Amino acid sequence: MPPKKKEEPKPKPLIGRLGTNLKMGIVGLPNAGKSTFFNILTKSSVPAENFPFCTINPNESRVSVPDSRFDFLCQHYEPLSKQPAYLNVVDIAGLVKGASEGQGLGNAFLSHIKACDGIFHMVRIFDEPDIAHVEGNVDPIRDMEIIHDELRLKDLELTKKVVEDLEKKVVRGNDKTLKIDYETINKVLHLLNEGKGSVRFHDWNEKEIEVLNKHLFNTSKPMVYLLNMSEEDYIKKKNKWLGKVKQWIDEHDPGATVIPFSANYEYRLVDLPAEESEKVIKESGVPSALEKIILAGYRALQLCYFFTCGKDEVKAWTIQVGTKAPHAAGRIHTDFEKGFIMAEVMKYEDFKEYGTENAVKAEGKYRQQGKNYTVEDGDIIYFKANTGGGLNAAKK
Ligand SMILES: Nc1nc2c(ncn2[C@@H]2O[C@H](COP(=O)(O)OP(=O)(O)OP(=O)(O)O)[C@@H](O)[C@H]2O)c(=O)[nH]1
Ligand SMILES: [Mg+2]
Repeated sequence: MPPKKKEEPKPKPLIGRLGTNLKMGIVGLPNAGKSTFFNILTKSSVPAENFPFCTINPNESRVSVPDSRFDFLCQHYEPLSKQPAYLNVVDIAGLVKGASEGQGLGNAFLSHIKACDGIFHMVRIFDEPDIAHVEGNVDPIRDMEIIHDELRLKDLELTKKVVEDLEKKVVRGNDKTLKIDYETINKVLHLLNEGKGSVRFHDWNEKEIEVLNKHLFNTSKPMVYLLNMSEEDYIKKKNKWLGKVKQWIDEHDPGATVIPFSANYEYRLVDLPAEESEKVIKESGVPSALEKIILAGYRALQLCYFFTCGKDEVKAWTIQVGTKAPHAAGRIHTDFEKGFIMAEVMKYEDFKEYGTENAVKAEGKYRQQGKNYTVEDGDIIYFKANTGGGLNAAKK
């Protein structure tokens, strides 16, 4: 079958911090299961070699991104070193109503969210009389509204300050260079004042996104909703809140990823040796949701990766979706970006189908790409660069 010629869509600029060292923060009301979930991640080391976990500080960790393509490449090359992609995750203390005005940990807590690029929103839908609920009873709709409101109110406070400052400079000081800033932030103010507005719901143009990225609003961060059920409900795939919660999210955060899971069930699995957890999964008939959650977090941050493969190392290099080849080469070494000559690219699917690099070449599917090539998730790349001392090739 001839390969389909893909039309390259013009990538939309990303809202948020640029870079590849992005983080997901776990946010939710107290006793929603945030730390339980975080501890599951820190403990998950199965299978050990491919899913290492490393603690950066007590409430921040990185967990490897599960990928059967990576596992296949490692089996094929048998490299000395295996480096999967990682997702950084931060455990954040529970948020309570009024946090934006200083309740609970208040502002300190909100500054922790500010330092994250995406949010795992932990929603408690398990009913457990022994586990207190700050609001008195389990009501996930109310809880999600509290979280959305607090994030929005904090953004509103910031926006008002920025508008005031810009007003001085643009209106009174007649500074034309900040006109676009002034207009954009006024739009943000209008959106947030609407009550249900979030920065990420608006369709911003490139210039506006540049302005937004100077401020990193809480409500511009993508959210992945984790619905924490009791183990019993999760296994039965039944919970009285599920339908209502999904409907609320569809209305208030359309397109967001929603993953029902059970922190208790995952906790039990992660504590068991591999064969025993497999046995539990077989008996209950319900798989772990952990891989799905990690992948959803990684995707929400608009990250992807390309592979470099060789006998020394198989490595997944994290890049932002839409990254051009020279910049991707710069992930390996800045000199590779400066002296970029070309990227030799194999698609993972071709490599899997034909078995060796030479076979892929013989099929005419080993492609030389120039500086305008947008790297795609799963590309196997061999960069060629002129690094001053002559032609140099990256990673083989
Ligand atoms: N029954 C049940 N209990 C859970 C579940 N997840 C967490 N818990 C319990 O709820 C309590 C609070 O869980 P944590 O994970 O510490 O909650 P948290 O969201 O980190 O709370 P804060 O840090 O106070 O904001 C613990 O006693 C957990 O064992 C669950 O899925 N089912
Ligand atoms: Mg906690």
